[in-house]
Amino acid sequence: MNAEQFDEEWAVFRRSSVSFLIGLVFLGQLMAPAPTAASEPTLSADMGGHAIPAIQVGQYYCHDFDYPRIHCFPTDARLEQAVAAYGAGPLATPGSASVAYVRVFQDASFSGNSMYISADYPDLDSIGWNDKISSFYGLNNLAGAFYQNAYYTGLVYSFCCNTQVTYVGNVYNDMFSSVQHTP
Ligand SMILES: [Ca+2]
Repeated sequence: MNAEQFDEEWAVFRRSSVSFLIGLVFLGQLMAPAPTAASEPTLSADMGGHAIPAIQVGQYYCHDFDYPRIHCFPTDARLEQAVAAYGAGPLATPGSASVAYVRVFQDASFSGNSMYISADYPDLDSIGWNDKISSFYGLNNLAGAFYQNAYYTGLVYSFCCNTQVTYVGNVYNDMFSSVQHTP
């Protein structure tokens, strides 16, 4: 082919390639799973070494330092023992994969069932902590936020700087439905 023909063929080839690529991208979007489903690993939990449904986590004393596996204990003392065993682990090494940024409690004044939290929970219902939190304290000088509704929506309650909140107040009590670490 002469140069003119070649240019024409090349132009056609380029056009069809572009269409093909656009088609691929579109197909990729169609086939991609919903973003929320992809970013949420399957949670699992155990209590005293025995598997329990993740939704029961809110009934015990737990930490998520092995997220997405949550370890629970029957008493506060047993939880503290387990947490202490991590030494310079999730509680003391900000920047690692799972650093606790908050500890939540079912009742005021840091009492009742509790959980050390290092991961983001778009739906606290998934671990039995929906609409239950009455007090909390921040950890490792990290910042975070609680939300009225699941998926980080509704009223926002931000915290940082190892703040200790013995009672979240009548407006926010038993209201938080999601929690995440924030910059
Ligand atoms: Ca709520």
